[in-house]
Amino acid sequence: MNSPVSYEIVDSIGVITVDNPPVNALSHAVREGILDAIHVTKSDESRAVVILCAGRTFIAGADITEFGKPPLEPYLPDLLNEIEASEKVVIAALHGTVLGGGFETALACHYRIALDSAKVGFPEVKLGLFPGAGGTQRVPRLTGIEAAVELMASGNPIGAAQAADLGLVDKVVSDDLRQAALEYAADLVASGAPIRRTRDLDVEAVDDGVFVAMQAELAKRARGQIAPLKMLEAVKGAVTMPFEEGLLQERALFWELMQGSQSRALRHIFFAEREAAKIKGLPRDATRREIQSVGIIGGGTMGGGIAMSFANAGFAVTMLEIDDEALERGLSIIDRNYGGSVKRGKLSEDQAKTCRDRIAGATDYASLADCDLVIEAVFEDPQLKKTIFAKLDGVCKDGAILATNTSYQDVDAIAAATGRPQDVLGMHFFSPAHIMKLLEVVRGAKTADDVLATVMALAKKIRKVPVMSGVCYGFIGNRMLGPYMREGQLCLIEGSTPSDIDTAMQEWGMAMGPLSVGDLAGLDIGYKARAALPVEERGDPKSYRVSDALVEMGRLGQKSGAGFYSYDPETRKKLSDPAVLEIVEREAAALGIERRNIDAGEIVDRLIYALVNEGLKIVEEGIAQRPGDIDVVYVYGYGFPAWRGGPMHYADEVGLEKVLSRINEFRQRFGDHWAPAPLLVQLVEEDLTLAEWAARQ
Ligand code: 3H9
Repeated sequence: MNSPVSYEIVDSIGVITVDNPPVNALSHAVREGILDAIHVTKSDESRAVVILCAGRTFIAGADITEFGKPPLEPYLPDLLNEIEASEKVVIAALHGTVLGGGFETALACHYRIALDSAKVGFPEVKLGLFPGAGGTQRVPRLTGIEAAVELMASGNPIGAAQAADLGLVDKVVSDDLRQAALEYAADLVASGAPIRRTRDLDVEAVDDGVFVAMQAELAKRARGQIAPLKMLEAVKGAVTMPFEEGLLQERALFWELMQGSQSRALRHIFFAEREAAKIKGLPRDATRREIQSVGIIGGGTMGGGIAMSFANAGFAVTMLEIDDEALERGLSIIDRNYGGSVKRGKLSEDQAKTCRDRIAGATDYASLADCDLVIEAVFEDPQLKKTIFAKLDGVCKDGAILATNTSYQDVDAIAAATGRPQDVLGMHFFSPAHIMKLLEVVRGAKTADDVLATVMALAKKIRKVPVMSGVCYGFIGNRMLGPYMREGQLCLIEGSTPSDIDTAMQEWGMAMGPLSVGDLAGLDIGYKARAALPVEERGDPKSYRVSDALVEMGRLGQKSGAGFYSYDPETRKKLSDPAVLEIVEREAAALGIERRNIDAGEIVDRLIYALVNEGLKIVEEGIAQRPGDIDVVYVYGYGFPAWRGGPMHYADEVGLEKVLSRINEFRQRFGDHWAPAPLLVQLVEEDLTLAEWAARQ
């Protein structure tokens, strides 16, 4: 088999080239190839060695597909020690995304030259890991402890210039990296530059108190994740132990994490996110339509956020409102948001201005005639949406894609209001749309393949994570949210306080508790939706009586200063409110419920298993293409802890048999809305995990 690593000598410089598309990950063959080449350099006539990569990037890390499998020699830390030990100067030439084990490889080389566009960093924490091939020992020797910890704890890459400032890169060039690296190598040889081994550098002495403070800070930021804390332990080893011992400790801690459930969950999410972007039956290179200009109908919070997402990615945007006044209001919110981005240092003044200038306002549908894509983002009134789509059908050019941002409505019915249902689909953004990563792409019965392929690819351009959903009430995310919120409300009326419920869920890892989410979204939304339904379709009154009573008192949530909680008018701080408990007790008594103590374990199981059970139905019905898609929706759109892998992965971790037995117990205690999803029963009977089942589909 051909090795992904080649070696040649160019003008007395040995050049090791890694060519392992797509991202030059350090697979077993790559590690073996580099090691072989390093061995060759020991005795050939090369005077220095350059390690570089073909394709779009330098090594972007260890090969994650090999994680969880028995490791094969040469192990990466040993290979890197071998590179560092070379008696000839070794130079890493960096471009693209130099990440994780890739950057550790570079740090084991004696010198580093980088293209100015290169980005370097350690994303391992995002996989529930930390740099496990010497990174925790070498980085502090180059940058000092605090900068090293920040780089490894954030997981975010930095640019070449900043890396040079920190001492991680020696030379930055603007083009022809290969040539520049060869010249740099020749210069180093000519000047008799020393072999500079990172391991030999001294580590700055740091007071123990600094580590104590960093640990407290990381524990707060990590919210349940253990990897950042283990990383800190490993970095401390760089201060307290000789290099080799520090390496051994790093390796032991790294393996502990690799075998743990958090890393398994985060690795699952990494691959699930990439798989979710793929549509079964559509080739990767499916035909796509050209999108350059985007129309947005509605300048409210959603419309404005969507407009910003496109403008930030370089698209020309026309935002349509009903009249000048509404348009002004919408544009001024956008101005304010850009102002906020500048204040928070997310954008420079110039960048914010460039993006803002891409958004034009309009009040006339004719202004959308030339748009390649139009997204409707008005409030949830099905009739209004149909009227808008009929108008769009009249004005938009042939081939324009027409999308609705509806959270619940029937996309097929909206498409039927046009004479071109093949061009219509749902693009369900999450609020605030310029920040939240998730995009549910709703495929209508008649949506054309090229429309779908275009929007899935477009999502990546506007830095969203797309997941395809079929048409059903609430699509994937909000449909599952229904039973989850129902259980939250039931726990409330049966005995818990709002803060019992929210605290239990937050301590379990959810970004927010369900009742706080209700207050944030506005309790009147559900109230109005229920009011539009016949009484027999509104569900169990126990699951909405308290919320409706609050709305009837004018407690609509955060926007009215009170809902399940009160909010301090100045600080907006959430406060428990005894008045709410009185209402809960009153409604419970009216419904004949004797309130009882509900422990946190029951709260968590009821809410999470409600998600799991509905998710299984969604998978079975084909609304989601695969269980992993649901996990991506929940992690990116609903604050589900990524380190638990999403509701479907979590169910597999717990064990489906255990999940089924708890659901059956709830069915006996609380009623048939807990009937288990048929797929759950089937998988338990067949003794399959969801992941095994999904792999067979
Ligand atoms: C590590 O290094 C541990 C060490 O410290 C210690 C070891 C002892 N492995 O994201 P894309 C695949 S941990 C295997 O769409 P982009 C990916 O699945 C690692 N496969 O491209 C996808 O496959 P497919 C630390 C990988 O241009 C394809 O490549 N490194 C890996 O948007 C394209 O990916 C990281 O965590 C990998 N490491 O973004 C970096 N990386 O086409 C993880 C990617 O079949 N990777 N693939 O779906 C990334 O962040 C992005 O992929 C990157 C490119 C920024 C590189």
